[in-house]
Amino acid sequence: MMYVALGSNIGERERYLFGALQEMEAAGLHVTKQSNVYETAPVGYIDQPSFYNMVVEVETSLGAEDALVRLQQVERGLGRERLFKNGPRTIDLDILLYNGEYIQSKHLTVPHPRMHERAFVLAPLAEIAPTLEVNGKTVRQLCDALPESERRDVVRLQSLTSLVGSV
Ligand code: PH2
Ligand code: MG
Ligand code: MG
Repeated sequence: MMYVALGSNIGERERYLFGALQEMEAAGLHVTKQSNVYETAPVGYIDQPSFYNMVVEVETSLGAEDALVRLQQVERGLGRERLFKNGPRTIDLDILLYNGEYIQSKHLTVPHPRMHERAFVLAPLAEIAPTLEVNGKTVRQLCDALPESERRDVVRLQSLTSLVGSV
């Protein structure tokens, strides 16, 4: 199984998340589980609008590198431009985990090197894969280990579940 994190902080954020899920399906990336949507404070470069984030489980016959190429095509199709690192974006699609593999290539590092410290990734991932192990710890443990100050910055949006859930 592959796990993909979605993030958007420009324009109609829920429509970008929803559109990305549809385009992923069309690209051979079959979404088998999805978290709720969370509104999250920007991490890193903080002078930008808040994000909508979610995580999905994906089943695919594509290898990790090919899946990455497809995800980048979906990003571009939804108007993604790379202005600067960690800057605002219509949609960001990051591979978090791929079949429990460790991958280190020019384009891709799996597990995602910053997922352990990011509440906006761990909170939604813990919904759909709490017992999944990453480097010997479960996602639930990693999430519970986050400081309260960071978990406070991640708020589940009840109202969007049905919209995104209708894929
Ligand atoms: N993505 C980043 C940097 N900072 N902050 C939040 N809240 N959500 C994100 O998706 C995000 C971020 C780099 O991709
Ligand atoms: Mg990212
Ligand atoms: Mg990215």
